[in-house]
Amino acid sequence: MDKGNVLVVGYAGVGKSTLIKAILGETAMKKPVPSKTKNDADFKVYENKSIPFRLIDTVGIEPGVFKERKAVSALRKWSGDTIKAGKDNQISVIWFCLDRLTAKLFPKTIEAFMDSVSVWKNVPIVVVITQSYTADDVNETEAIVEKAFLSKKKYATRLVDVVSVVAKPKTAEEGELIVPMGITELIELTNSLLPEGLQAAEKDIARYNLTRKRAMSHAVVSVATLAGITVGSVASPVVDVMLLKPTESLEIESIFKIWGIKKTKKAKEMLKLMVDIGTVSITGKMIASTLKVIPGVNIGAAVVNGFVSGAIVFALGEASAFVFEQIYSGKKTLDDLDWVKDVLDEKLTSSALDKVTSTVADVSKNADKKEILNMVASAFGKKALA
Ligand SMILES: Nc1nc2c(ncn2[C@@H]2O[C@H](COP(=O)(O)OP(=O)(O)OP(=O)(O)O)[C@@H](O)[C@H]2O)c(=O)[nH]1
Ligand SMILES: [Mg+2]
Repeated sequence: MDKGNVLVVGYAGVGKSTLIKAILGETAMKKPVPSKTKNDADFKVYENKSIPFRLIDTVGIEPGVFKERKAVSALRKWSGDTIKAGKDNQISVIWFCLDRLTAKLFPKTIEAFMDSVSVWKNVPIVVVITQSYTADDVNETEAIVEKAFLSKKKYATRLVDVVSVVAKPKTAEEGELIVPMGITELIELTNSLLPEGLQAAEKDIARYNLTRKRAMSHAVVSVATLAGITVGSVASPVVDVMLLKPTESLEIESIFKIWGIKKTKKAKEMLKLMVDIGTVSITGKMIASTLKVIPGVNIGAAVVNGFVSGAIVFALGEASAFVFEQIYSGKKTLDDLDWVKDVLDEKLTSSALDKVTSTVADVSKNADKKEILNMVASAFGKKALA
């Protein structure tokens, strides 16, 4: 199938590669598409068969006049070669990525940037503000970007939209969790900017975006599980599930945000029920006491308790993601509280217990938190994403 090509450019270290991974998934990143032009390590093409555009990751522009000039000429040269290589390789959309810090340089570099992509005449430009962690950051950055584009008519006509994204979860200093956002919106927007013959049908984009929401939920589960492991590692002698309550609340709220369900009174009731089930369940103590009787488990209490806590947070997160997906897709409603209770009960008792007890013996004695996270995820047949 023919695909559109999106050129992803911007300053070094703003999060271009992280964004591409969030959009195409981890598997796509392992195997760049062979280049039709001369192989150039600074320009890597990635694709996922379920999405109608490829993403071209470029080496980041480092601030500084000389370095900028070098980046501009590399991009111009690559573009020229690409145009010569034929119709399939044409660029349909340009994403210009910047974050809060590099935006400050933008008014001075917009000219060099526009020059670097000038061979792609009339190709729409989307500015992507990466690492948009706070509303203030976003507003300030958007204002700078818009002002710079409006400074000249030939720039203004090219800018189609400014999109703010968070590509992967971030733990803020206050312990708050900043959830991924803007990813599905950017996919929809980019699809709509492709030449008509290349655009995917709305329902196909919707189906793809469902997989992105799942991946984002899973990333939040990984981060929350790591937090749970940290909390559990200091618990002694057994885990008191009440200790995990703040982590669990944050996890459930964060996953809820990803699915974009409106926070009505009913939704709040459901969230409360879910946190209550997570903490009231006796799973934690049960698991810890079960472990003591497993022969051959020769690891310290901190590791065991970290593992157990991580497993509870993981199971609760995966169950929550499932619940919210069902509601998001209209298969269930916020009224189905009994169903939610059943789903969570099932995941937090017997099945979770079995999975945990069978693998904790494989955890090494001095495992660090990251290792424990990977073991927990693999006990559930998943890969950790943190
Ligand atoms: N938590 C979080 N970290 C991010 C996000 N975006 C970028 N980062 C981090 O910022 C750093 C730089 O991200 P990259 O994706 O490598 O940036 P890049 O633009 O590809 O950098 P170059 O290839 O060097 O130009 C990495 O440590 C990322 O983990 C995000 O949305 N959330
Ligand atoms: Mg990169």
